[in-house]
Amino acid sequence: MTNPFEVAATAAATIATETGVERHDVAIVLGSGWAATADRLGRVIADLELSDVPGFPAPAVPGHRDLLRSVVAHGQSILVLGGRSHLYEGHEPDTVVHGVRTAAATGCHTVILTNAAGGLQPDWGVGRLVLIRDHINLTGRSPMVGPAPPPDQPGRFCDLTEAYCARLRGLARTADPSLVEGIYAGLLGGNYETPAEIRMLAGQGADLVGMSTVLETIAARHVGLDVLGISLVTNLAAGLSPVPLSHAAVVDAAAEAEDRIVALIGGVLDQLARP
Ligand code: 8IG
Repeated sequence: MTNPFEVAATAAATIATETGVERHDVAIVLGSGWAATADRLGRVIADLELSDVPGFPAPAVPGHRDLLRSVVAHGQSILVLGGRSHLYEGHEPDTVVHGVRTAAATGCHTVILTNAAGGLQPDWGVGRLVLIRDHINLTGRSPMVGPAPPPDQPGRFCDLTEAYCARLRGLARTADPSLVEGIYAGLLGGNYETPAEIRMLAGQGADLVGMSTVLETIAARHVGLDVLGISLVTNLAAGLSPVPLSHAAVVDAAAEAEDRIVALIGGVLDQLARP
């Protein structure tokens, strides 16, 4: 089985069988530090280990969970992915976007992509929540590279003019009026940036820098999912940060933001239930 859309269909069939939930409505991918959100969204219907579902490697980054959870919140079936895979772990784009393609195959119309990110705006402190308005894919990779999508899928060259859904951003701002918006630069990662790289990225219009999300957004748009992207600024980027960057600090900042994160996601799901 080489076609990644077939692997996603197989994963969706496993999820339907193992959770007993035929279709899901909304998927949420929990980034670094967002994992605790999974426990506070709604009524838990079923838990699987992500790594037991075809195509998913076990999350290997601290702050991610090997958890796929089906939750009912505000009358909708929510597919919660407790962790994700990254290019910097050595995974291919098809693996990185497998969760998003699987979410589409389970019936989801919307995916909420969350992450922890470095902030390039000096006045955005640690703990600031930012809606992703657009992205700059600097990974040099794309999930649309490879054999042409099979005939039952849309073709290549998907339109990314509104990669991050304006309507969903509006719902998020209604849920939390303190939210600001920014441009997320997605890098290959494996290391944080140098101050010179951060100055370059700031000059190119980036407000956030991270190592995930951009390929997932491309794959989501390709299969027609609406995307809401939310970053939690857990450090100021290199050269702006008064303290050395560390992954442990990321996890600490996320813990402090947990209540705001849960309220925001709950507020969005509540509005999605009442169109
Ligand atoms: I959290 O400063 C987090 N993720 N590339 N740079 C990049 N990724 C990040 C950063 C950061 N902080």
